Amino acid sequence: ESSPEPDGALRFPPGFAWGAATSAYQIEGAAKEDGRGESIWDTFSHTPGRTRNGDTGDVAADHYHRYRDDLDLMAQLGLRSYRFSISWPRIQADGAGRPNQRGLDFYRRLVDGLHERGIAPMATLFHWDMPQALQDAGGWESRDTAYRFAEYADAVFQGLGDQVPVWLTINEPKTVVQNGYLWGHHAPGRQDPQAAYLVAHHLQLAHGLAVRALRATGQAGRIGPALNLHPCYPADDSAEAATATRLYDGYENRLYLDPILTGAYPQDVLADLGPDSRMVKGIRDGDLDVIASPVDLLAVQYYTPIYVTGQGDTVRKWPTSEAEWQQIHPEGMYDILTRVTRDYGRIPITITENGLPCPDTLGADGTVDDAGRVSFLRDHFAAAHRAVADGVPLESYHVWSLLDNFEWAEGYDQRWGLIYVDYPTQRRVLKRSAHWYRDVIRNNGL
Ligand code: PNW
Repeated sequence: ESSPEPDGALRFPPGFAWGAATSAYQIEGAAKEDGRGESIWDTFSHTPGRTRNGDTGDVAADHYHRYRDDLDLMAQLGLRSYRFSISWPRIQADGAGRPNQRGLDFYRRLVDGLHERGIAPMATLFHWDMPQALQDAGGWESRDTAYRFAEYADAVFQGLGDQVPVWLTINEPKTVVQNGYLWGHHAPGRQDPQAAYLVAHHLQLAHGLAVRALRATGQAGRIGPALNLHPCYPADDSAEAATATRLYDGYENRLYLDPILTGAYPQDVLADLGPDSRMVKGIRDGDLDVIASPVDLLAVQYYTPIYVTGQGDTVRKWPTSEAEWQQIHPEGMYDILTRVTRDYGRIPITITENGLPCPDTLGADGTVDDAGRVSFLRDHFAAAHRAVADGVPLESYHVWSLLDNFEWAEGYDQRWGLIYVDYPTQRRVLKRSAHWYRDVIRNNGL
């Protein structure tokens, strides 16, 4: 059903859900409204030198006030699915206690608006905006934070669970570990490998506890993790590169996939960390059972491959985008999807992020010509189609991102949206890619 049509078209399976993705801190703004508490990204972005041009998410794309217009734009595109995240500090200002009804109400209005337009909501519980009060109590370095997360998740399930068919627990635990705790260029800005991998374990534990919290409600919603996966390839034919690539893959992919899908951490990574590491010492009896609580689907985010040398360094093989970490290699999409299905079985997969930053400008004629994004998406859609034809149970695809937004440490300089945001006026303009994507959705393929 997904094979090439006689006309050469690449048609996706019936019911395939085309979508777009965002996250709360990157688009909402309204940082002090309706009882929202502070998150570590408020703190980080307001610390001089942490973000490009000192940009913050205080206003962002003002989605908190403009969500109705944004819903109409989604309907104009023909989206079948919309992935957004819930801001923990809007629900619990200090990360604990009774949920803030005004925070829940905002997401209720958003979700109702999606249903009215025939768009399926997909909600991420945590997309990096940790309440500052919890960070002050240790953040993800503290095991207790995983239990606080499960309480927050339960409050969200109680408030919205009847209307949200798919939940994602934690967005890209790896990015929290690496950018937040190894390299320090994301909040909370730490550079401490011992802390970083302990954080990895606590993120996994939080994921498993949230899965159990959903099951305990008896609700019908489906739930899974949202992992950014990087296909790792040896940079050359040497035996050293092959060995180094294997371990690199452990740290990039298996450290996050294996505990959830097989109930065990990868032995090579544990051995490399060593028995005295804070992470290995932090794993308690029963933790892996919690982490391996059965999930309903796996959310995969793919942006770039990684090429590894015999020394364990990385090199570039393909042209990079405006994001220096991103090499453009659509084949990597095929490789990661087929590999996950081969190694972990036929668990349903959703692509929750894939996209490209472009130097988009608003032309004198009022259009935005992002031809590079169109060809990037076309090539990645085609690679995903081949994976489906080869048996990968892929059910949906969310482009990152619906709108230009606050790209973390890169601020507003990097534009990732299908829709252009003119920040001084907050006017939205559909880029060429948005018009093109609407046709892809209408045809259910290329
Ligand atoms: C994702 N990498 O982060 C995030 O989930 C989004 O919030 C973000 O805006 C988007 O990708 C674009 O950057 C990533 O190093 C961070 O490969 C780093 C990588 C990939 C994704």
